[in-house]
Amino acid sequence: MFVRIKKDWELPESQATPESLFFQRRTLLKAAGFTLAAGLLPYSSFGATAGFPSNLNPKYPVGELQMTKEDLITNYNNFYEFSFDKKDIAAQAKKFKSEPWTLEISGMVHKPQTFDVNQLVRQLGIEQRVYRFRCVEAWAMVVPWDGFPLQKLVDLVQPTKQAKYLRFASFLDKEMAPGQARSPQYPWPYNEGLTLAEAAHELPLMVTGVYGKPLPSQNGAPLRLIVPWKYGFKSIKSITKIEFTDKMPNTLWNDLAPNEYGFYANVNPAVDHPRWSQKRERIVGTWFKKQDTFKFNGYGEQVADLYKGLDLKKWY
Ligand SMILES: Nc1nc2c(c(=O)[nH]1)N[C@H]1C(S)=C(S)[C@@H](COP(=O)(O)O)O[C@H]1N2
Ligand SMILES: [Mo]
Repeated sequence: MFVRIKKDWELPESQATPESLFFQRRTLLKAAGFTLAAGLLPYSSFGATAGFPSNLNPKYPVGELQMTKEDLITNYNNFYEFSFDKKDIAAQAKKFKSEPWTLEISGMVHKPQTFDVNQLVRQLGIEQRVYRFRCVEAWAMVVPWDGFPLQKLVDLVQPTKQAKYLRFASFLDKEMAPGQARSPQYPWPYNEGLTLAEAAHELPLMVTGVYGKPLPSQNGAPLRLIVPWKYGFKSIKSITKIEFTDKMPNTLWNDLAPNEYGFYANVNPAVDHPRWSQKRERIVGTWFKKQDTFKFNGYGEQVADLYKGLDLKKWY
């Protein structure tokens, strides 16, 4: 039998957050009249019992968002390295080994280095943020992620003046990932990119967990990116390498279908995918209930400035 070794930064099982607690705390927060506050305040300051999310960043709260159930977040996935079938990925990813794991940072940085991921998490700390998530296939979730801001990592490795982009790469292992063997026409490993300005923004999160528990393999263990204002395919899973570069990186989806999946891929209801509309989105976990899609997935106030001068009507 496989015994999972507990990560030393991991929370005791008894402190992981059941969904019900999230809602309880949400009520508590409301009662405290607490919507926006500077800095990270432990929930315990509001009289909540101990445990996650003790590090919920109050700038990204549950608020009025209807959280997607944990069971759906971890069993309705996109992870082509394992399967094309969303509901089969959790099963296919069972033998995936995400421990030990290193993250290599290279290229145009003053401090290139290879981190042990657990060590990195201990060094940078984890906070929790509730983000809306919008897949290019027109479905949406609301997820409580655990992780550290990518911004912190960027600061740590110190980009040089020439650096303009980050190129992220996932893993390559045909034995552990049956999808990589089954689809040799795909340019594995999965890779993605951001501009340095995007990466240095406060929103992108390097995710290590969901609902206060370590990230399951099917969601991109042990470390994945979440960029909440972009289509989900930008949020690359199981990252092994980040290279800082002065050239716009190629991306797996852009290589495969350049007229369908651009580099920027900001959520935009005004620009249809060539094969379907992006105006509305299906709420995962409801019986085909739909809602309007927001520009930048609702994060326009924070990020629109990054795109001054870019024609967002085009499929970027
Ligand atoms: N390495 C890798 N990362 C990936 C993908 C993938 O196939 N491989 N799929 C992307 C897509 S299309 C989406 S919608 C999200 C899904 O994340 P989730 O399964 O945690 O909801 O992961 C993204 N990151
Ligand atoms: Mo997606």
